[in-house]
Amino acid sequence: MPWPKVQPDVNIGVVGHVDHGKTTLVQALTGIWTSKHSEELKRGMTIKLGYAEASFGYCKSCKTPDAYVNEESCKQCGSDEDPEFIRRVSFLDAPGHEILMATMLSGTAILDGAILVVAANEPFPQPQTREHFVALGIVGIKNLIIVQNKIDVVSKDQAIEQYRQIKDFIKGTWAEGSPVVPVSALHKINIDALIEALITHIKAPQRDLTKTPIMLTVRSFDINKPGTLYSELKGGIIGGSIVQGVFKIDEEIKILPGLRVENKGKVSYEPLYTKIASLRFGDLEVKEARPGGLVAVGTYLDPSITKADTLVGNIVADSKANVPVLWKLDIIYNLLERVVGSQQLIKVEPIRNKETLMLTIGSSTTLGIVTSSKSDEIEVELKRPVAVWDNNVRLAISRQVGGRWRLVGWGQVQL
Ligand SMILES: Nc1nc2c(ncn2[C@@H]2O[C@H](COP(=O)(O)OP(=O)(O)OP(=O)(O)O)[C@@H](O)[C@H]2O)c(=O)[nH]1
Ligand SMILES: [Mg+2]
Repeated sequence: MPWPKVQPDVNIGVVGHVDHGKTTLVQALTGIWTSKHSEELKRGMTIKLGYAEASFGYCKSCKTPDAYVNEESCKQCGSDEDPEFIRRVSFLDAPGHEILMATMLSGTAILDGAILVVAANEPFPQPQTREHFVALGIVGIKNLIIVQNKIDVVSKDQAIEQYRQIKDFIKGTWAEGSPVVPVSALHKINIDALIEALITHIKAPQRDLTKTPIMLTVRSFDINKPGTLYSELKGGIIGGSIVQGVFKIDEEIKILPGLRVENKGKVSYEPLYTKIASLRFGDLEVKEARPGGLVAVGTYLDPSITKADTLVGNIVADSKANVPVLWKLDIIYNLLERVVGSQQLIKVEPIRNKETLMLTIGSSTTLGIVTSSKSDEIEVELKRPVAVWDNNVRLAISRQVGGRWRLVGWGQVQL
């Protein structure tokens, strides 16, 4: 029986140090190469958040882990009986380069689980291995799988030695007990064991579908070809992940903080109001969208408003939802002991009055100036406002250390 066409039930982040093989691993799992932009192809690195979906199934005629497959027929045993569908999963492929930490952080809010990719042929842990691991802990990810990649280029002893180092690293942390799966993403070795871990270890969380719907925007586009007639123009598209509730076709929505408006030197943001024209997960059109996967929301907005990711960081809510948009945040915060993203582990100094911080809340990244600071609470005036849809959401705090934005702490907004 052909596998059903459904929306994914979980979002899994693929994170880790630059060049450790995240995009190659997503390709091994889904068949899709997520780096699509010309700059990414030219430089051979991920710059934007990549996205791909895959369906996984189980072949009854095979033993585990061979039985776990990502295709509708089993190449392993060639049995006439096709594998049974288990679930559809979405992967968010993060950039690993240290200067793209803000992009990685902006993706963490929509994750239900993560794969931390570690290259077996480099000393462990590398700076962004540590920084991404800490970032996952900050947003409260519960489900982690560690993938030891590139095992094709190390000896068995080297692989075992690093496996022990990884186990020691996670001991006593939120991730203790997470499976460590050795693979070669490039040669597709042991990918079935990884699929098994994804199915057995990363469960879909309980979703509250009765809450007022909220989506965090991670992409926005104009899908019209240059020269399209005005009468044939399609409205702007917003891509994101629903964090609560259900969105339906024809629903009235608002986008917050919305559009930047400058009037006589004064900057303000105006919410955008529109209706949902269409809902899509990849090429699957749906009438209702729930949490899980990235949904492309078709709107009636002028596509020039949504083009080239302009709306990234906004939230989409039901038009009647009460969501505060704030220029000033009171934050109860904690600092890490050490800056984890640099080669050396530098002590994190206390937050000073008037210093500039980078805050990531949901998929939104904004700079702010500290206007008052105590040992556990700061007040920050933002350069760009943020919509705070839930006061339990954790925000990540970064500061410039040695000319780079580094993750130094986390906090919670006091509403
Ligand atoms: N030998 C070997 N090389 C691999 C493997 N997986 C990935 N590579 C190579 O490692 C390099 C980096 O791979 P990517 O998948 O682009 O790495 P990435 O982690 O996505 O990199 P960024 O997104 O820039 O952080 C490429 O040359 C890959 O071919 C593997 O299993 N074995
Ligand atoms: Mg990549």
